[in-house]
Amino acid sequence: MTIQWFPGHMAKARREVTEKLKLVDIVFELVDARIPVSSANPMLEDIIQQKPRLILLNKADMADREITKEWLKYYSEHDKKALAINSQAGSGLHEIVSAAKEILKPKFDRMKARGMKPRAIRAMIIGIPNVGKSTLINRLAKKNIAKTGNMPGVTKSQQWIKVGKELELLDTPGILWPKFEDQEVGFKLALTGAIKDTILNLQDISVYALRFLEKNYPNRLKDRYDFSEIPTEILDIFNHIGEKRGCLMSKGEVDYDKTGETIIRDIRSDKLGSLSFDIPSEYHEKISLI
Ligand SMILES: Nc1nc2c(ncn2[C@@H]2O[C@H](COP(=O)(O)OP(=O)(O)OP(=O)(O)O)[C@@H](O)[C@H]2O)c(=O)[nH]1
Ligand SMILES: [Mg+2]
Repeated sequence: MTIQWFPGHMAKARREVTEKLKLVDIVFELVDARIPVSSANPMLEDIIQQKPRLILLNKADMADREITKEWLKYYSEHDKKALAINSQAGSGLHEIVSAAKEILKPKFDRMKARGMKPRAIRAMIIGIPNVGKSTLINRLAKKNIAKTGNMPGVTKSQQWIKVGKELELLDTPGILWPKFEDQEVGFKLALTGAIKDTILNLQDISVYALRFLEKNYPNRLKDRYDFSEIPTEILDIFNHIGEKRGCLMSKGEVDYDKTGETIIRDIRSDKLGSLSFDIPSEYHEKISLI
């Protein structure tokens, strides 16, 4: 199964991002803390080229805290600057400016040495749909949306948002689509709500979810659905959950679609606690981090 996004969409998004990139010093790449690799756009490196980047693991409140710590360590070992944030509650956001300043210090030092006047850092947010771009912008903006179209070298007028004295943020984020040949990535995007259920088969997603939970979070699965032991057969797992949760058809047989929907809804609404679906140890050297 390969999910193809409309090539026209992809090309347009890429063009728009490329245009906006000319205006900024740094890119804030927003990913979902539960799936920091699966929610990253694989073409981003190629699109932003040498532009400095700060990776923001958003929705950290919904991710497994321990796994997020491992990811932050992983990024730091690979010389990538990353922060875990919760845009909804606003936590972790105050570190964004200092991290951006640190990344851009060489550039700003060079500008100073050339006698240029100090100015605020210009940044833009890039991320896949539903990852929290607007929420982050609104959080950072508070009431500081300022129109500053007359910047040197900027032909098109753009709305900028002042974040303190030291950062200016483009008010429109760059949207890039997730791209996946890998079916597992598709399931993870569906479970975290990044892509619509209708794109993938509901039962396939829930089977993936159950197998994942059984392997990585067996106790959460047991607690949520009252298993003393988790059965080996997937059908038995479905039957048990369907019966427990009353997902039945008129004659009392388990309704597998309803059961699948219930499992997915439970996962998305945090009923099984904070979960992470990209596990650093499973990646090792398999991928070079994007
Ligand atoms: N729990 C939690 N929810 C968040 C966080 N950030 C955003 N959300 C929620 O995620 C959903 C999507 O957020 P948006 O800000 O609309 O995402 P977006 O990237 O702008 O989405 P598009 O405009 O569709 O590309 C909303 O329901 C937000 O409330 C976060 O840090 N934690
Ligand atoms: Mg938005």
